[in-house]
Amino acid sequence: MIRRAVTPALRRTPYALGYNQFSMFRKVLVANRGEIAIRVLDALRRLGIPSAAVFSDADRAAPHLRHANEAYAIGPAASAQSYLNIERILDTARRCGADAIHPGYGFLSENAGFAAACEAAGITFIGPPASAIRAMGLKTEARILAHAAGVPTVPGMSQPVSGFDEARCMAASLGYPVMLKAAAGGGGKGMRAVRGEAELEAALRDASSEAESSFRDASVYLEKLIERPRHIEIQIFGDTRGNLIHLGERECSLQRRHQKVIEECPSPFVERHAGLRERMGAAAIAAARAAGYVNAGTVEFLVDEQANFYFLEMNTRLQVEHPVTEMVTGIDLVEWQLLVASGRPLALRQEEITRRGWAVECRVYAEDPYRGFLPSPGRIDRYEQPSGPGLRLDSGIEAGYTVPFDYDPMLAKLAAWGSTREQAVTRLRDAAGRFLLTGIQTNLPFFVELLADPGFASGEIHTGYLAEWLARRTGPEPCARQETVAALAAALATAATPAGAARPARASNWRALGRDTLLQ
Ligand code: MV4
Repeated sequence: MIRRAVTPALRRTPYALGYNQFSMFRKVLVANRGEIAIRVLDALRRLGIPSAAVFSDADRAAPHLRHANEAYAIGPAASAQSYLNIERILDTARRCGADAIHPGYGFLSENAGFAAACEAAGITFIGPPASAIRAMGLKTEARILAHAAGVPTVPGMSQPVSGFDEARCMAASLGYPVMLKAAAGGGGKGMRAVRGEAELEAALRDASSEAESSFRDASVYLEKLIERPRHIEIQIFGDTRGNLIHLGERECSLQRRHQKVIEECPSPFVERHAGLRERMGAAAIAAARAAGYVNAGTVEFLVDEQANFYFLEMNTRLQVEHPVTEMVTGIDLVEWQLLVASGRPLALRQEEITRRGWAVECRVYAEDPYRGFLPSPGRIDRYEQPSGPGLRLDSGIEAGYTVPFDYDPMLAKLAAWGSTREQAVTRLRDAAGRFLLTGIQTNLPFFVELLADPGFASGEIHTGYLAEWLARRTGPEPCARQETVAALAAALATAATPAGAARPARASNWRALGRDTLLQ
């Protein structure tokens, strides 16, 4: 094949090269479901790359199948026997002639064994090398790697405590308050804040037992507690030629029980601190380089009120919240993943990354904010998505679709771009109020309320903000036990609505029930 000389001007615009999409991949299998499967499948279609979808028994009628050229059954509803079944996924890829697999997020996206199995099978894993996934997989080892690369980490230890005596000495030398964390996992499980020595022994016991039950590894380590931190993450991208750049930050401080609820780009806090974006971007790149990172990744930081930032962890996948970065930079991150995975250089240099305006995203869940955010799967009757300037909806559902119990209840991501934060937030709140989705309960009315909150509007948020907001707005839950709440919900649902009817999840509905019914 005669390879044309590539003049520098053209190097960065793949399409101008008479770009032949078939030189990327013969066929890509998307090993995921829901909105992210549709997101990736649509990018493949736009690039003219043949695609294959997979589905479990629970997803035989799932909307994502219609976005692919082919679809293959991979097993029963249970994820372990389908979307997490490495052999089934690889076997399907071989059978359908796929030469690449996109894992999406969740499921096998951060499974180093799966990435290695793809590599061994000669199938391109569209993501980082297995070695980079492994390097960042264990929180304590990731901390050590980041620290060695000169990335600020929270003062504390990087090895699990051997027992109470060591914990007591470490805490005394760090100074209270301290944070106990599970060495084998994140997401808040096995985490305990300790404000004085009197609490330490019980907290250590509780953290260890929760770590054991969550990760089958009771080891915990100890850090200085960062008060009211923000969660700000940096999107990075690396190619196979050693280029590594950052695409700016996302503010993800609005979380409920360690689940992100609203994400935005840029961060109002970073915007107010000159030089902070550049410093965090450089630190994120240093951490990624230390891991030998390639493709899309995110480095998460805790940021304190004095704008000190500390490495939290690195997510070795495309994130749920990637759309807000795309809406502000104009870059299609899935296209970049495909380009980089096929061996091409990054399309832009660091100095060519530009940002314009503001984007805010909310995660639409099949859960009932009137009943403790209980999952509320079921059949979707009416579905009318909002439209308007600056709106983006990444959805995995449609009218008539039955949301299965078997998987994460996230239905869609609704995002809005504006030239200012205020415009983006106003557009998003309006869209959330106009999004008609009946037959199940969703958290849309909750967003209509939250996006109007003056505290949120001010950008003065932190990782505890939503819990405080919810506490201010609700009495204690009628009963702490989840199954009792479910029984209560079922009884209320039966009593309140005739069979078959359903309350539309609309802002008005939220008002009808008043504010004191929102449960945590
Ligand atoms: C912390 C912290 C304060 N100080 N570490 C929560 C999940 C896990 N990824 C790390 N997390 C935290 N680590 C120290 N030393 C506060 C949190 C935290 C948090 C962090 C990010 C996003 C949401 C959060 C909610 C509660 C606590």
